Amino acid sequence: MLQVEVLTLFPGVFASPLQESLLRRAQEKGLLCVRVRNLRDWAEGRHRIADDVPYGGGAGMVLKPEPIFQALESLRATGDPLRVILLTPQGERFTQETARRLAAETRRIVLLCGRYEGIDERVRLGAVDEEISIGDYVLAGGELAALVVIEAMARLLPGALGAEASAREDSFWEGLLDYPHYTRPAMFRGMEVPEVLLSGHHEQIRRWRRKEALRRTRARRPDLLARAPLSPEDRELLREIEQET
Ligand code: 6GU
Repeated sequence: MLQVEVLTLFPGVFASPLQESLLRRAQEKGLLCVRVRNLRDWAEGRHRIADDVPYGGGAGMVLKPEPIFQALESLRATGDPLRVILLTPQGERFTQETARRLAAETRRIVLLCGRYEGIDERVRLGAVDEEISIGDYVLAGGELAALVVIEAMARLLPGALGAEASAREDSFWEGLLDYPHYTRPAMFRGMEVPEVLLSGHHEQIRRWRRKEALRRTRARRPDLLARAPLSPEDRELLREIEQET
């Protein structure tokens, strides 16, 4: 069972995403356990304030170190060892490879959600094992990024996806964009479903899907195509695609 501990000042953000669809099912099946904890619970004083003004002045607030260290100490007092991950735009880019590595963790994964203008640097130095960013844009806090990381890990847990969906995770499709999908009706607003998909010829369907995945990856993500493991058949399909264009 993959165990995730979320530390945040906004636990409400996690309520519905964790109770819907794949994340709900993964938890119900006992594949995943997510606990969301409010950092304020470890803040001192009558007002339980977890942030403060920055030394040196300037706008915005900085997350205080004490509530974070206290929270981690109380988590460490029981249960499995921790792997502490800070969600921040300054982190290493999150990829499918990161998702695979984390989904295989035996330690509890702590997702520490940064907020406001930042987090006291001593948290980084003394408490964080790893920093993750989900892309080159700025969010108001790490909460939505934490949910992205949780969902990407959860769908990789054995048994989390149906057989059909997990088949598209296998190494055959690694590094390629998906092929086009169609469902009924066969004709919609003048647009037809490709003939081959109605044919029942499984080998031709497999080849068509592979070719369209290659075509789409070549058009949209040549960077991915350059790194994808390609078979001799893939190279032949790519030659066909080049001749068509
Ligand atoms: Cl992890 N946090 C914030 N605040 N912004 C981000 C991010 C994380 N990843 C991309 N942008």
